[in-house]
Amino acid sequence: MGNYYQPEIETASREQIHQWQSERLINQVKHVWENVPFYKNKMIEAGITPDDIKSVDDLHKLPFITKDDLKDQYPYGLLGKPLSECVRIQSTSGTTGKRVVAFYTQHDIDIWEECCARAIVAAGGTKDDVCHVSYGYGLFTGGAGLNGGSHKVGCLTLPMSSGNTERQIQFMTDLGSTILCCTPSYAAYLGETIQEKGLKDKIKLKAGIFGAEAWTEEMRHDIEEKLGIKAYDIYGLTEISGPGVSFECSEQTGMHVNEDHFIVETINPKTGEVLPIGEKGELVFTCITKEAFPLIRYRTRDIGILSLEPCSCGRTHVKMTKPLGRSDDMLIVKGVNVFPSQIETVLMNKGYPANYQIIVDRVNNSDTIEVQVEMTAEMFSDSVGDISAKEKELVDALKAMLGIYAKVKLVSPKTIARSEGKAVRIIDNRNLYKG
Ligand code: DLL
Repeated sequence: MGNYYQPEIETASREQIHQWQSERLINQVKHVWENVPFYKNKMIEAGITPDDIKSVDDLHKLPFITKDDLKDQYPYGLLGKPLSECVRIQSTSGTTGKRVVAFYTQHDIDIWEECCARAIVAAGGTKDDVCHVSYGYGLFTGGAGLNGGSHKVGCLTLPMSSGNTERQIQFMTDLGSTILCCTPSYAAYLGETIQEKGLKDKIKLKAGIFGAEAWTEEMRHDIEEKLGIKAYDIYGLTEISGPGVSFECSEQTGMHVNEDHFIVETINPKTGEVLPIGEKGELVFTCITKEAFPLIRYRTRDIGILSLEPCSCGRTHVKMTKPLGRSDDMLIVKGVNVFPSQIETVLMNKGYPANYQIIVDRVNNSDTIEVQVEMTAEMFSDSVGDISAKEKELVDALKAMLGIYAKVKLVSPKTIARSEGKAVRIIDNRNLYKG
């Protein structure tokens, strides 16, 4: 049996969970019908009214919502509460072009933090722990979410934010951090640095809560070994609240979805058909307790498998696998969401042909991204100096669009391999979704 933050909820019977979901879904649908004209119109288009939703079994009647809807409704179109009742916004780790802005009431924040508290307690956290939060603070949900969860548990919270590895390690050793929260790639980097400096004996870490990007079982073993800890996965997305939509327990075989707040479905990404539990599909979430940004049937584009197999930790909430891929082409590079279309936009705006390749790799546990672009015939005759200047110009434009550094290499015309079918735009050498 495991440790729980809210035992009566986390181990509730399936019947009880069904009942909560039904009551809350009915209320949520009324809430959006009355307060969000966008939803009312979508429901009218789908030929339904709130009266058609009598239990969670009617969920499939409701229309999906997509990231495009969020973009079209930016910034206030999906607000479920007056701005005067909202106390916070957070945003995706994405970029200018595709940013999503999510709103929270104080009630929304309390629930989100409780979900993160459940994850911390499942990882063995108690009020005697020192919780070292190295997710970014600011618009990104990682820092704020785990910070709030840590407070709720009563841990001594170190709001480190990301970066400055020397200082991270110093605080970790001086203050005796016991739980580390950060991206898995940063955890691996910290592990390596600690090992190099021969400081493994000086750190007191026992557990880590790592998410926001894909990581393999190999990476888990590497981090566990280097830091001498148990490494737990945590999943979430800004649109649905942030980290803590689901979290791993002591069994470390998938993440329990906080089903009293989020209903999860898997669908066939091509047809939208709802799949039975156990079949691989796109994860779709419905927020049943959120007030300010109440997304219903939100298509995440993350691919996963659900399971209701009994779990040795005693939790009854459905488990999802780690995301096994995406149904769109979004990449997560250095924790930042990157869409190839944004890169293409920059190249087109600067007059380059659409022959390019994006090569993503992980070197020393840090992501790298290189964009290879074919020059036009005229550019090809330019001097070496001119070519470097052009590369630099593209680096700057990509930085402005993506928010991260991408290396640029201009190559001779017709050197990027053409394929018969779809162009191969992305080469991701990280093999992140293999296990
Ligand atoms: O990454 C929230 C988060 C912060 C989760 C800290 C966990 C820890 P976004 O920036 O909106 O929010 O990015 C959401 O990141 O759709 C997934 O594709 C990916 N993702 C999140 N957690 C995981 C994970 C945060 N554990 C997008 N494994 C999601 C794999 C993950 N991918």
